[in-house]
Amino acid sequence: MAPQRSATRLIKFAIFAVVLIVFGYTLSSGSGNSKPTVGVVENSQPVANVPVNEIPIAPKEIPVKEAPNPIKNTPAQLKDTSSHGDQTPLGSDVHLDEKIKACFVALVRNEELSSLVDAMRQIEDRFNKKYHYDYVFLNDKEFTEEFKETVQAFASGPVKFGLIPTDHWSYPSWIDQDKAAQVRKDMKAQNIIYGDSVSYRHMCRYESGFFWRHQLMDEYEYYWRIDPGTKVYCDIDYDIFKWMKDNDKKYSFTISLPEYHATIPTLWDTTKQFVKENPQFLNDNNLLEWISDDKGETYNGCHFWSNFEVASLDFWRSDAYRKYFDHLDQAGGFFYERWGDAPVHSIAAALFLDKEQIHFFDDLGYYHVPFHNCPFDKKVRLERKCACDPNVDMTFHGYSCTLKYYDIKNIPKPKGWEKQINANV
Ligand SMILES: Nc1nc2c(ncn2[C@@H]2O[C@H](COP(=O)(O)OP(=O)(O)OP(=O)(O)O)[C@@H](O)[C@H]2O)c(=O)[nH]1
Ligand SMILES: [Mg+2]
Repeated sequence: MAPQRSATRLIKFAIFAVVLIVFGYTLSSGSGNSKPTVGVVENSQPVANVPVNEIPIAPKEIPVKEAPNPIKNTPAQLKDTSSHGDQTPLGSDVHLDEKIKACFVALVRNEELSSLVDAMRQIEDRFNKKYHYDYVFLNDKEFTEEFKETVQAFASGPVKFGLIPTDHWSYPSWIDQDKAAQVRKDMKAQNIIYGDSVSYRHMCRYESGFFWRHQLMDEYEYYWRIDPGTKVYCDIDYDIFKWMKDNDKKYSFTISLPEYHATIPTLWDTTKQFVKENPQFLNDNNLLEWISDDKGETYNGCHFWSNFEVASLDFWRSDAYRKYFDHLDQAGGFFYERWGDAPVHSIAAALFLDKEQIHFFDDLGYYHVPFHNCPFDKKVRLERKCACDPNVDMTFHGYSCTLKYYDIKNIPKPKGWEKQINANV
């Protein structure tokens, strides 16, 4: 009896083992398809050898792990923290099915590749790895293969490359180029930064009046401008584009400061002339007070630092802005002076938008040489894992215009802000 029973046991064991092996094999071959998403280039060509329709570019919903001690997000719940700028939500789940038409956009040169991917890496780590928003790269020259290949490796969303049409990056017919050359000579003699640069002027004119007209931008509603070499210091755990749209925000910033007057001597008079001729564009609830200390007589130079922008493309596409840009362009100050896109965008936002449509992000953390925005509120810094030093935060510094913005919009300031006024930022 005993040898017969052990033979039966052996057979049962063998059957069980076969079932286990088959089951194990099925499981392991199934998991081979769960490769993470790769970036796609224009025309939806996948980088990997996977048919386009099989690439899960935007899985419907990715549940986000709860932080051990989450700060939940309604503005009302933030009141006790006193430092939330225009009340940005802290933390929220990721709903990719609610994504809006938005992209990152960078006007960039091939030779800036390494500092560009440095900035991209931070944006991916801090934000976009959860959302996979598109990237648009624009250049007045063809991008090299190396450039394209490298940025695609860093992007978690689709990537598009655009060549700037020549008429968007050249002298308009009405510009006297000899006069423009003389101005550059004079500015060089006065040591005005980028005063002698032709390409810088084309860049400023392009960022003012053309990037939003590029064909590749047509499909988008919102954008985030990326400058090479910039940093994002904090986790952004909500969909910033959707938040802007849901809250009817049209323009946002992280750092503000006064412009060098020598680069814009006639910008304000040219603006005043435009407003006089087109009073219908002036918003009733505008932010004029922020850009002028004497009710519009003169410009105080305050501008949003436009190397960071998350904004609505429809604002630039509006009748008001198009006509304003055309008026400025006709006046020639992009070449006869050195008008920057930052004061141009800022003056337009301050005059044509409702001030409630402008937003200061005090919760992202941002750096562009030489200035930092490092959230001054400790609670925000810890919650968002902001890798920065609040002692160099520019927000409340005497040189910044953001303090004035807080006062005009009655935004509560964080405890201890006064010590930043004279800080060594
Ligand atoms: N394709 C292209 N991009 C440019 C050119 N000049 C500037 N840019 C881009 O335009 C943006 C602004 O230029 P920057 O040189 O950073 O100007 P800035 O931020 O005022 O000055 P920095 O303090 O030097 O950074 C950056 O994204 C540059 O890569 C150009 O001639 N061609
Ligand atoms: Mg820059």
